[in-house]
Amino acid sequence: MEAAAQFFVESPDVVYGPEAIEAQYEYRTTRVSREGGVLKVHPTSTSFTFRTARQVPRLGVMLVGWGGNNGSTFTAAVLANRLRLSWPTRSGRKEANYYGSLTQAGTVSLGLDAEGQEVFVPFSALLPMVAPNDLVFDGWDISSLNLAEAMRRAKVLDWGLQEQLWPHMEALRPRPSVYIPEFIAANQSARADNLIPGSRAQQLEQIRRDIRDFRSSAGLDKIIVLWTANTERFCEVIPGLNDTAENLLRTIELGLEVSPSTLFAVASILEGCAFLNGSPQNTLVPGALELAWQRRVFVGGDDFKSGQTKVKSVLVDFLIGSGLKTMSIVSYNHLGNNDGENLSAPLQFRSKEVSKSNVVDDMVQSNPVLYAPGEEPDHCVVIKYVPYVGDSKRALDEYTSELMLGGTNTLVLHNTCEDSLLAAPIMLDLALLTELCQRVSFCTDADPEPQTFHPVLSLLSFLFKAPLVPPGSPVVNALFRQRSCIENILRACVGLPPQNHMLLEHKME
Ligand code: NAI
Ligand code: DG6
Repeated sequence: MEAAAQFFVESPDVVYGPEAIEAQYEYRTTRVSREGGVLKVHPTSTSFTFRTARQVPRLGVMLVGWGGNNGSTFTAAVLANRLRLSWPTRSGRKEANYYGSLTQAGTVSLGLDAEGQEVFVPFSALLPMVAPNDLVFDGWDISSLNLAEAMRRAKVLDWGLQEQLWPHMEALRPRPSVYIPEFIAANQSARADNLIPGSRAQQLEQIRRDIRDFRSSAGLDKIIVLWTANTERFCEVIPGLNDTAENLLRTIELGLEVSPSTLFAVASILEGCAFLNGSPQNTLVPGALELAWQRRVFVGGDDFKSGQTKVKSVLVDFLIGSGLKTMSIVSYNHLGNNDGENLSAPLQFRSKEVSKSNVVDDMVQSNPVLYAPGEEPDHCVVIKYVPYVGDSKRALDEYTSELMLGGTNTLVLHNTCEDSLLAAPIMLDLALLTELCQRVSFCTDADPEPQTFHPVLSLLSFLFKAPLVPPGSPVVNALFRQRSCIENILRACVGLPPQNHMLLEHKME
């Protein structure tokens, strides 16, 4: 593979201007209609012009929960890469890298060369993207520990790496945050020593001031806000309270019930900053979504898809896609980090249980040969807090499927790894892809008015357990469908056809 290879598309349909890449693209798909019990499939074609601004901005990322395991690990990862750190371990010297990041460590095939072999480039070469080492960090935490101390508390990184990072992280200190005890587990109260005082409206204003302050003091062009704080309980969606943008803003003004994460979402949207929710709770209530729509600000969520769920969204796709009838999925986890302690409380566990449980729905519904309407596999999710194992989460899964002629197939998986080392590259991808999407606009022959992607940025589905999608849009959980979506949309922006894996060139005589 040609690492960091640049490429250009030589085509009359693609123009590389000084400001932007413009590509003419034919979107070929189908419409299906039902006529008298017969399905009629109509091929369709729509002419798009995609425009991607080439100038990458100076990008700031503000993490809510900056001092947590994910927040400190993400920050440490970028610093370690920027400083090109290496450190000794018992299995040899390790070097900083971005393994686990789709954009930095994933590749795409550009096509076949003269010898008929595929040519791969890094995913990040598809379009101009912010370089991860250039990200600027800031954020909030209810715990006042600086980022060096937070990294030590997290117990994720090797000691030799921590020692080298310490002087670079010591000066990074989370801004005070909003603590509303009833939303997170009571066992979190001891770390809540860094709080924004005042009414909800005053807290909202302070968050907005923080965003503006970071923007001007760090000389940023753009900021993306990412919630990586503790999982909250679900909030009730109540007409008059949080069902519309107007009601949600009034609720904040009156000091009625609003979760901290929703407060951050509203502040970000009002400041024109994309807001992404890495936890499972329903932060993006209808009122927040409407506000994002009104202000044309991207929002994405919910809950990073890092380990067990990622495997599930591959494995169940494989099983059902191969025609096997999966009847039972049992997922057992134990972990010993602060996330695990927070999730040991019933209401916070419930939020996680919901987001981990809905991830096979699309695969089941895609196969009416195997499943009758309404039929679905048993799906059980258990999470236990075991302090000793720290961030090294254990996930044990059992998948039981029916084979032909009454046979049974039981697959058992044991997955162990540092949870935050899986989450951090996902957080990176979320920031980089969201920023890129902000530079893409498109129009069609039928509607020449340029538009941007829908504010609910469903292109990010690959990175979330419970993807938020625009109203009426199908939710896709199957991992490789989600990956293809990102890849093919980015390919469209440089006028390349969707990746079809047909390799017809090699199937002819
Ligand atoms: P953590 O508990 O180490 O970090 C959370 C941080 O948020 C803590 O430092 C806490 O003090 C802070 N916090 C709590 N409420 C806050 C508020 N209102 N404002 C600002 N800060 C607040 O947890 P970790 O492991 O970093 O995970 C963070 C979130 O990401 C959790 O909700 C977790 O469920 C979710 N997640 C984690 C994944 C992983 O693989 N690590 C994957 C999917 C989701
Ligand atoms: C226990 O499952 C703790 C959770 O926070 C998970 O570690 C996290 O959501 C990752 O989940 P998954 O299913 O993607 O590994």
